[in-house]
Amino acid sequence: MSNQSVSEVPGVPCSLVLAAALLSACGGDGKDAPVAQVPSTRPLAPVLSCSTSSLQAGAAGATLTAASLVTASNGASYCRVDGHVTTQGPAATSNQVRFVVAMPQSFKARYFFAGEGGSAGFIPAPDEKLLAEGYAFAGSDAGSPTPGLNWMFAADRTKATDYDQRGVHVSSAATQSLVSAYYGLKDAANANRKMYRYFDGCSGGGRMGLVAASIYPDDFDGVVVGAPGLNVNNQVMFGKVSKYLIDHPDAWISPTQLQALDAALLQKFDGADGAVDGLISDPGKVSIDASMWALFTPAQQGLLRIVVDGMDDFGQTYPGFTLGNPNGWTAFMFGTTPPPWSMNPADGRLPPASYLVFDTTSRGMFGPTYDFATRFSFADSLDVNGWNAMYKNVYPASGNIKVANLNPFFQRGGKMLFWHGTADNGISLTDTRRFYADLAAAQGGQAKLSQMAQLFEVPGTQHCGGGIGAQDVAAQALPALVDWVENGKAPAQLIGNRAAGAALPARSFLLCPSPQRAVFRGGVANPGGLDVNNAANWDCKSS
Ligand SMILES: [Ca+2]
Repeated sequence: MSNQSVSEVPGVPCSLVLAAALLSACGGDGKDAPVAQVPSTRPLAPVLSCSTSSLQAGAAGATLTAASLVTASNGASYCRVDGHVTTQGPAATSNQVRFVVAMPQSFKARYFFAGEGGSAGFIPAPDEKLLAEGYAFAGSDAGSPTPGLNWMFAADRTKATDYDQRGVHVSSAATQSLVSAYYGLKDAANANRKMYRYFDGCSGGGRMGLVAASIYPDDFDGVVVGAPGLNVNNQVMFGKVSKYLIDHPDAWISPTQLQALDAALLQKFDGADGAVDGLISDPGKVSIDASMWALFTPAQQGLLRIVVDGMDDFGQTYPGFTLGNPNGWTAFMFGTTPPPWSMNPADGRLPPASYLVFDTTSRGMFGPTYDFATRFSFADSLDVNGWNAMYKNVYPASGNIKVANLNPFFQRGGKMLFWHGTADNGISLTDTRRFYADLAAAQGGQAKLSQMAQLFEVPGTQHCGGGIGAQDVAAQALPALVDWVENGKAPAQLIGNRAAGAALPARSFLLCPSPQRAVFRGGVANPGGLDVNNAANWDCKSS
């Protein structure tokens, strides 16, 4: 995964780095990625020198601050350009959206923009594998000053607007223009060349991709949308979980208890998906039975009910999280220590992601002294509905992602490839299923939608990665998306991979476009002793 620069950012506690890494862009290193079968195209060489003075004219509206040739680990050089776009309003403030673009010496007319999860806010490291494949690589901080999980910057509504919708747009426009100039794409000799533009992001990066396609349908030709943060009430759900823990510290569930639940679910339901393979790939067939509930106190059961059943408070709804691999709930939901939590890394009582998301988003919207732990009640409709409404006001694009908004993107031929882990512990798979079903209805049914957008569910994978499922989905999705955009060939399947770990063998996974799912040829009994860890022994079938 190329969730590179998060760990380079100073001042972010280690546990936040972990969460931020999970939330960050999933461009992927894709060492095993198949090369897309596309017609050969003549690679383009630069027509300008790699310097700010040479390139500035090609970056209208942007300020270039550095440009130099960099030697990649494979010995090839690329031109790295750093710069920013200055934005203004709606507050009486200006802001800078900082960007990077890296351009190889041999360019295959493909542009890649790396979306960012969490609160964005960092300059992504150029993906040298993509550069070697002839892509230009671009990314930006989206106008956010704080990487990780910190949205307090939204007190400045100019910054909030950049993070919500404008930052990706202005930085992709500037970098696309730069790439075009660097290779002379507007020269007469290249009159027939088209630069294909791709976006890839997961979590908050998936949100960025959906917003870009909704608001600026001409900015990209293909978008990889991983586990997207498309629903305001995802944050409200985080708030509900962390508020319950603050109000009921005795309800805290330890990592050890979650492991016990995980083991009990696997023991009972591993075969329910048709393969005894150590993971639950069809969480819809799984539920917590009486013996599993008995592992928890009544207060803990109350907490689990929120996570599993979801919320439905005064009309604000969010579906529960799937029972794919609840080990992951420690990182996002409950944390590694019960409340009271503290932001001081030295005392080891850091809060979970759920708290950080809701707390910093609340302070960014309502003011830095707004402490939801004491001021917000989930029994008060004004609090619950007011928070949702305020989010939609401060982040109007992100807070109002609707399937109908994607019509112009699809009408101009844009393609969208969704993926989401069945064990996602940060964003509910069920909510993405709901959005995809709504999209199918809006586009005239699943058969028609499949020519524009597909959803791949990824067994055992947690939020944008982690867990026991495939870890290279974004990298595998990109060449499939390229083939779809440039050759009109919709992906029939993907192969994802998991490297060998301490307790698990390496595994390849067959990933199927929903509503198909991967079915193991050996079945539960597996009389022929087929290897469940080899994707070649699985088939995509309609369920
Ligand atoms: Ca299984």
